[in-house]
Amino acid sequence: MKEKIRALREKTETAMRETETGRALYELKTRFQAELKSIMSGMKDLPKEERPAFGKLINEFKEDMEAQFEARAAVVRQKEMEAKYAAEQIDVTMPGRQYRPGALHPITLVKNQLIDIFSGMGFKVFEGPEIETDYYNFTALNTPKDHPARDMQDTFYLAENLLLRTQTSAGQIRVMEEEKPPIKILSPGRVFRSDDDATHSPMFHQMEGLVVDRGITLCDLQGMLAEFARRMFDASTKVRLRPSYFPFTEPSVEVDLSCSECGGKGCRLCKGTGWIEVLGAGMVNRRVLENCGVDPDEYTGFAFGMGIERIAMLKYGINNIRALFENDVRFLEQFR
Ligand code: 2NM
Repeated sequence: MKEKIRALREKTETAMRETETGRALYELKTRFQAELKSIMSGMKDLPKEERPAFGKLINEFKEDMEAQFEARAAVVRQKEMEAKYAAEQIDVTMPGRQYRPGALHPITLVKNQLIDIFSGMGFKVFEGPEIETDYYNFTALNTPKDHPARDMQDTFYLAENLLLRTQTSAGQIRVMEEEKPPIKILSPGRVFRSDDDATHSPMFHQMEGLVVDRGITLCDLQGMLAEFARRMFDASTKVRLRPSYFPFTEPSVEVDLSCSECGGKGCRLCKGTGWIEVLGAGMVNRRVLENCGVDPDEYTGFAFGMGIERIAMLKYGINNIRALFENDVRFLEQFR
């Protein structure tokens, strides 16, 4: 019996000195307890008078080994923490990771500014669908199938009567069909035309405005544009209307603003004229009003449309429209 205890002690103590992890120590303790139990079960074979002395011996052995296990557990725990700290050590003198903050795209900046200016004048934003029917994009806008204006703009057709809208006014027709005047809406959004050069992109952003009510005149349009020009560019900006043609307005006008670069004296930006063409506008053609169920003898309206890219290019001095679509961060981060 004594020999068995001595052998178990020696074996366990040797193994314990080699344990490096809490798990190994736990497994060793489990094995030790099983073997101790088997020694204790041999007690019943001892003569009765030897049992108390053996019981005492076993108890002392058990207590001593438990103390050793506890002491080793503390050592192992310390070793494990040290290994963990060494593995997780960080160099606090290393430079931090660089996070480059994002920025709004110049088109978004200009769009937001336009919405801000026109909201201040009472316009409500309305966004129609990018895929339109032939009817809403052309026919309702007084541009029937054989009208030469349909050749003026090359259109992306998706099907016989389905196309990518060439102007956001397609959506404004839906508003005039459904709502009674007064109507005062602003329609920002993507439009699509088969066009591609330094100043044209097959996809660009438009901002169109529409006001319909009793007694609306071209003077209202001109006054509103003057306010817009002063707020978008600067307080000294002047507005000039030139006669033009759109099938959906009559009369139609091209709207020039005095050159913000030279103040109207003439420079490279305005090609020496002192004026820059910025948008198109006019009084809504009575046929368009009729198409939408609005009585043109009771109501009149004005409408205008501008390219957001064009405004952004003028405002920030960008001379190629592609810079707005290439997503080169060196360009974009200048708008931060
Ligand atoms: C422009 C120029 C002139 C326009 C017309 C309409 C509608 F829906 F009332 F007919 N909305 N926008 C319009 C008029 C757009 O863009 C150059």
